[in-house]
Amino acid sequence: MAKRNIQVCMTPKLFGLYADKKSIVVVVDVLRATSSMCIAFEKGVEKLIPVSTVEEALEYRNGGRDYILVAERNGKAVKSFDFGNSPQVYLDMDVKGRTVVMTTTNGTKSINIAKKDHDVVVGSFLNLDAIAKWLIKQDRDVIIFCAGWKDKFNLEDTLFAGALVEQLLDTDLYDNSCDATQASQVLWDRAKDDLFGFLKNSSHRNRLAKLNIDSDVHFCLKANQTNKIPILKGNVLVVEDEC
Ligand code: 3SL
Repeated sequence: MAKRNIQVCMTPKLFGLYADKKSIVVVVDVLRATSSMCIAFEKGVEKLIPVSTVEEALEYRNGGRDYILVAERNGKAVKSFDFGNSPQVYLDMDVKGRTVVMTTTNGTKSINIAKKDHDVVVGSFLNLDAIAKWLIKQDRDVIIFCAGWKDKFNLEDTLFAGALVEQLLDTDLYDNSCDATQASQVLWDRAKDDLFGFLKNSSHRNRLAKLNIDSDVHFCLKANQTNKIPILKGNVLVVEDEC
C-alpha cells in the first residue's frame, strides 16, 4: 500500500511550493490564533468566521446578528472590537451557540491562503491527540501549514508540527521524505520535555511577555485540552468531535 505524504510548510510565503490541491491542510498558529479557535469551540462556540482584514471583520458589526468580534494585530487587541486574541477570554464566558468573527495577524490569513485549493482543519497543542487520530482516519496526504510571524519562520508552530508528525509516523502509514517534516521532528524531540523553556528566546514568546501575557503562552502549550477539530466549510469553521 502506498504511504501517505506528510509535508511541513514552515511559513505562508512557502505555501505555494507545497500546495498540491489534494492534501488536507492543518493550519497551526500555536501562539495564539489556532489555540483560541480550539478553545472557543470547546466552550461551545458554534461557528467561527476567520477573515484576513480588520475591515472585513468590521463589516459583520452591521450584519444584524450578534457576532463576537475578535481582532488582533501585533499581539494587541484592535480598538473597538469585543476582544483580542487571548484564548483565556472564552474560559469564563457563556459562548454556547455563538458565532465568532476573527481576524489575526498570521493565523486567519493562513487559513484564507490554504482554503483556496485545499480542505482545511485547525490544529494546536490543545487538540493535538484528537487531530492526529482524526487525520489517521482520513486516508489523505497532509500538509501542516505553520502560520509563522509575518511570513517568517517561528519555533512554536514548528514544534507543534513535529509533535503531530511524531504521532502520524508512529502509525507507519505515512512517508517521511520531506526535509521540513524531518526538521520539525528533530526540534520537537529537543523541546518536548520543556516547551516553555525551549521557547525562552523565541520572538513571539518575548513579544507576548512584553505585553504581559505570558499566561497565554503557558495556556497554549498545554496538550490535549479538547477533542474538537475545527473544520472549514466554505468560509466558516465548524466543529467535529474526535472520539
Ligand atoms: O498572528 C496571529 O494570528 C496571532 O496568533 C498572533 S498573537 O499571538 O495573537 O499575538
